[in-house]
Amino acid sequence: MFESLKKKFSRTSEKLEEEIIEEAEAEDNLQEEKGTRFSFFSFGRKNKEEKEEDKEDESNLLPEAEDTSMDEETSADEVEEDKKSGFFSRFRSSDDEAEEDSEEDSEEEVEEDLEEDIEEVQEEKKSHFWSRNKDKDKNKEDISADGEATGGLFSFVREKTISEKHVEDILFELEMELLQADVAMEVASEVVDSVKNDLVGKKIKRSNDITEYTFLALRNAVAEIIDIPGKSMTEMIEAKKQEGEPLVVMFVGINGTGKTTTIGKLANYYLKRGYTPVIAASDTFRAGAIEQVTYHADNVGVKIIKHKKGSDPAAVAFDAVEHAKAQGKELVLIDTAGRMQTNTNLMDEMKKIKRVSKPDLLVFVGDALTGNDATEQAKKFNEAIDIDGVILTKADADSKGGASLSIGYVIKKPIMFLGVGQGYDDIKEYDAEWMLNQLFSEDDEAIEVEE
Ligand SMILES: Nc1nc2c(ncn2[C@@H]2O[C@H](COP(=O)(O)OP(=O)(O)OP(=O)(O)O)[C@@H](O)[C@H]2O)c(=O)[nH]1
Ligand SMILES: [Mg+2]
Repeated sequence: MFESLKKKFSRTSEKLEEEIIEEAEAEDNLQEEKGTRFSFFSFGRKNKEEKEEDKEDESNLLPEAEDTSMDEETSADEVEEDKKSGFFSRFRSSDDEAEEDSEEDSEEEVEEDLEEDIEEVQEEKKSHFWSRNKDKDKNKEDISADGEATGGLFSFVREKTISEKHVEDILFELEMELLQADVAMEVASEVVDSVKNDLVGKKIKRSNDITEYTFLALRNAVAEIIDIPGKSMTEMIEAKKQEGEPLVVMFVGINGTGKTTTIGKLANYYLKRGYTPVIAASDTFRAGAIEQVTYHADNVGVKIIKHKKGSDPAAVAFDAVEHAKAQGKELVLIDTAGRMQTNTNLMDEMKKIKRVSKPDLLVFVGDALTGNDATEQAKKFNEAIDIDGVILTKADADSKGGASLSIGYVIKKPIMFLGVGQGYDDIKEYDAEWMLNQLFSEDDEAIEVEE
């Protein structure tokens, strides 16, 4: 999940490191250092699992240490290592990069690109400081007697301070990259401003500090953005239960975002937790909609309240609420027809369902794959009907991550659940900490869905 944002965050730290090292080199303010070199992600991993990792052999953390079988000639491993150090990126023109970003590179294409890069790099080798250090590294082959990787780690003879000049271009690039990953404009600007404020003025002694500070600055910025306070649906069910009332939840959104599937998933989710949900088939508009939601209700084993196709969806919702009250059921899930925010009649109909059924919770269901469109739709629905929260579906297939990062921040309403697949169990209660780890860890954590 969210590979695109992960890559972009990591690239920002690489670029800043290159920029500062290059400047220090020109100032004769650079010395190679023997020590451990962390990548952006291994730094994050250390943070997260510090205690466990500390117990292990430190060399396990190092990408370089794993490459003990490196050939003398330029090998795929060496190429990979150079890529990590950001070595090639300085030789790429911005056009090349834009082109590269615009397509999802297959592994073969990446290999080809890297081979071309190797040729370019070899021509430049004689004159370039990093190439010189690369040659030195070759002799040592990066692994010292105690198994520590030594290559590519520098310290500064005189302490350096990160200045606005160092970060300006890099942060502009980051902003562009975030926009390409479908992050909303205001969110991208917020990330960039926050990272800039954090980084500028920081004093650095070693090249590793740059990665560390960039990692922390980005992580802090994103943590702020994705942490929108709000009650969980479970807390709300419990609160209503104390009053002897069902929690009434109405789901809205444009066509095909996953409203009906999400209702099936939530009915299953809460049934397993000991509650008794009832579903209202209030999409009386689309052909086959009543049959579809009935199919889910039957599969999961919950009651469905339905009328005929074309009947008044508000009346169906009202009946479902009455049924839940009469039967002491704790949760009413109201399915509604998909509608474009521009369709005035259907938007008015939606407002009527709200007026009649008086939901405690109005949930906008957005498709994460539609990126910035999902954020824009959420804005429009929020303006029209004042939504309380968001469920983002198809997060399992979302490699960009832009909507997940932006949607809550833009409308100032929390994400409540993430849809993470097509099965009934494929729903995950949103957790900002989990999301942050998804964005800042190299390994995709398996999506754990509580039974
Ligand atoms: N991969 C994936 N697919 C999903 C997810 N949620 C829903 N889908 C799929 O999205 C498609 C549309 O889902 P529906 O539940 O019919 O969407 P809807 O919003 O009710 O659609 P309308 O009623 O037409 O507005 C279905 O094929 C679902 O299986 C999810 O979290 N992940
Ligand atoms: Mg539907």
